[in-house]
Amino acid sequence: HPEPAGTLPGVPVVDITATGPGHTPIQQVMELMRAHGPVLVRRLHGRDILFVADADLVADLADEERFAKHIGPALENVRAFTADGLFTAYNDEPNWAKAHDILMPAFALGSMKTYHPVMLKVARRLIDSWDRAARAGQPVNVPDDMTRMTLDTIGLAGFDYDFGSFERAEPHPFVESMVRCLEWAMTRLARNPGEDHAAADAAFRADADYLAGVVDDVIAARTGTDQSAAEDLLGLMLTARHPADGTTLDTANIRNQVITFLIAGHETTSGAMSFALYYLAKHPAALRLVQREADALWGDTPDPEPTYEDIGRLTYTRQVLNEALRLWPTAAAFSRHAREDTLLGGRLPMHAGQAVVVLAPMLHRQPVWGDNPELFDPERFTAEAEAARPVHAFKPFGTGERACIGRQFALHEATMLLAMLVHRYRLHDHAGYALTVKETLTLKPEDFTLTLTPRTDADRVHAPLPGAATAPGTQ
Ligand code: FDE
Repeated sequence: HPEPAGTLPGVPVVDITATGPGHTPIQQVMELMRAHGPVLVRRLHGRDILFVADADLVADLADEERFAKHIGPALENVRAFTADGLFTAYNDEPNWAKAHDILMPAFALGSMKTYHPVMLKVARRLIDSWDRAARAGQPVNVPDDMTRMTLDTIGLAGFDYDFGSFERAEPHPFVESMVRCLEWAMTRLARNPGEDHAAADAAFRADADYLAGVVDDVIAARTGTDQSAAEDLLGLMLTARHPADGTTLDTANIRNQVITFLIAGHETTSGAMSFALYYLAKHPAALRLVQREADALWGDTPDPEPTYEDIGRLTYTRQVLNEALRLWPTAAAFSRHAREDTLLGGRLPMHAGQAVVVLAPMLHRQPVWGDNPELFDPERFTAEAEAARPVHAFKPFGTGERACIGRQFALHEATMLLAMLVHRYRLHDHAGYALTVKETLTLKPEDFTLTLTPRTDADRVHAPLPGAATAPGTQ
């Protein structure tokens, strides 16, 4: 039961009941913070939520001794279709630790070697599709195609299941149902007392049942075959025994995990790549540097074969992704609660169980980021710049033991694809796109389209990378 937090000393209370949170609740809180500062209470129909973006307070919230992940109202709604899957499990639900321990090895950096060939295969599907668009002079819808790519990637890499998204004119029905479920989870937060939402709730149930049905097919396609022990996520879920008690995950939990991974593994990653392409299309100097990095690796080869090791060398490309995730962290908010009565930041009294929402897009615009935080500048993520900044100033993947398990997976996939795309195409902002951020719990640049032309050898950057002259093997 939420409690008025309005007694917190010095914290403004902003009542949004008159307008409601609308369809862009994250951006609404961003605006409130621009007006009232990085710590505020948002009141809706008498229900209070404490939002923070202050870098010192977020650093304090990262203290796992005193704070833990909180399943707030938004994730409670998501729980209606992912139950005790990793993302929405309560900290003390036994299946969280069990699934976490079983699945962690599958997400260690070294495991990306296993997924690399599949990621490359799906990247080529996207490129085939973009080649066709380029030949026809047709624009591509960037977030739609990124979503096709990430869904096929997590489906194939995690479960050996092919969604075949590039063979469909419309998104796979799984995606449409999933997006509606996420929208239901988000808009349910904005309901006014006394309204009737029976129709929306029934539509949601139908979508959630459809998701579960698809996932049961994914699992059925595997069980009983000699593939059941394959070393992908589903293979681990079906066969791996917990090191401590020797049991495997139960069937209901496996279904919840598969839905969780399909959702978590593609919405956020596709948004991150879409924002990165948006910023590259708007910043020719940064685009030139990403191209230079890709050209240094793959030269004039029209169809390069990126190796696993190549991806670790794409440091500037990775900086671009980080900078896009700074400005628009696609999973924009995460919640923490106090484990016991404590003072947040030494000044705000919190009682045991009390929740706080961290708003990452505003944390990423705090003074630790300098005087011009709205400016897209990948130089913020050089090793030196990162070392000079407080560690908790950048939180696109959450914090602590409940932080994103898919981080390396997402970064490997996204870094490789971005580099391949800028190596192959000139990006044209043909529509003079003005950024509109669409919210479906996650963030995406809405209706962002580009036109493409193939790069030629004359377009390639033949200058060596800084320092390359002295590096072995580059001469
Ligand atoms: C998780 C996550 C997080 C946290 C949340 C909270 O705290 O509430 C975040 C913030 C994130 N995540 C983010 C992100 C971004 C991106 C791009 C991503 N993410 C991606 C991905 C992929 C995959 C596969 C994933 N992802 C997954 C995941 C999971 C399972 C989770 C849960 C964990 C635990 O245990 O809890 C996450 N993710 Fe992420």
